[in-house]
Amino acid sequence: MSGLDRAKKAAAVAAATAAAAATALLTAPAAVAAPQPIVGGTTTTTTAYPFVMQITDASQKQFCGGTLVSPTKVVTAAHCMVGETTGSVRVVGGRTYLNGTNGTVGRVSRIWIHPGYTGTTKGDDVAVLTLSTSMPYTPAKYVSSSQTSVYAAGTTARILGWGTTSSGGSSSNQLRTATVPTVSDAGCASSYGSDFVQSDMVCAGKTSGGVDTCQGDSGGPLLIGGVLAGITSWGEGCAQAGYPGVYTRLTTFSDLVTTQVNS
Ligand code: 4AZ
Repeated sequence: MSGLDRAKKAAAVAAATAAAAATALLTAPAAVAAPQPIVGGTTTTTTAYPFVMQITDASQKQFCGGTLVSPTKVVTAAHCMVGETTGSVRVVGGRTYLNGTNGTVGRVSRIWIHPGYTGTTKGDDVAVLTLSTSMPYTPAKYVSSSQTSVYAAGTTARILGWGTTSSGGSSSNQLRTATVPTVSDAGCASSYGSDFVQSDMVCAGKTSGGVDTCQGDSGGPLLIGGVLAGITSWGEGCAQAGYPGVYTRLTTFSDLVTTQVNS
């Protein structure tokens, strides 16, 4: 895994450490701005976005996001599934809060990881999970392979997740969402050089930074026009000016995903 992205498991440990450190600091300096959602957004619910799934370990501790695309299929990031087995993960739907016990816990009967996946900055960061039982939530539609114009620079995209609200910070107990503009491929290449694989990735974020996905948001949805168009994948830190978030360009993988959804 590249030094640019943050491994989700390491991020979870870092977040827990940061949370413990924060607990020790009972009096936060008043001048420090409160961390913002995802980074820079608002709280929302799985009622508003019923297709947003928590990907958890067997203890139901969230470590990534996912998107329900049929009653038994969940799209997530390949990097979320590396080292996982069908027995080691769960998919939790209908649970707005990380500390909730409501919703539906789905077991996984199959994990498909894109066979080309070797690391987030190499592309192919997509996986499809098959659930043992159906989720009673409305799935999201996802882009078809021909819909490449959805990524036109400046298009408003929506990000969602329970990830950290600042780089190296703690996760959000409540699902959060924000909107970010898509970035041109030239702009993203300027930021990331050869780590930006144009065929497989799309960037989104404000030039000034301040709004972004962060550790723990990986695998979750990037929606454009309410349709799943990207998967949270990687970036240099979170919400930094000049370093937009990088998302799996789902149009490239749409047909492969459909094969998995129908298998
Ligand atoms: C992560 O590790 C992660 N700012 C997700 C998104 C970004 C960076 C890291 C992009 O889950």
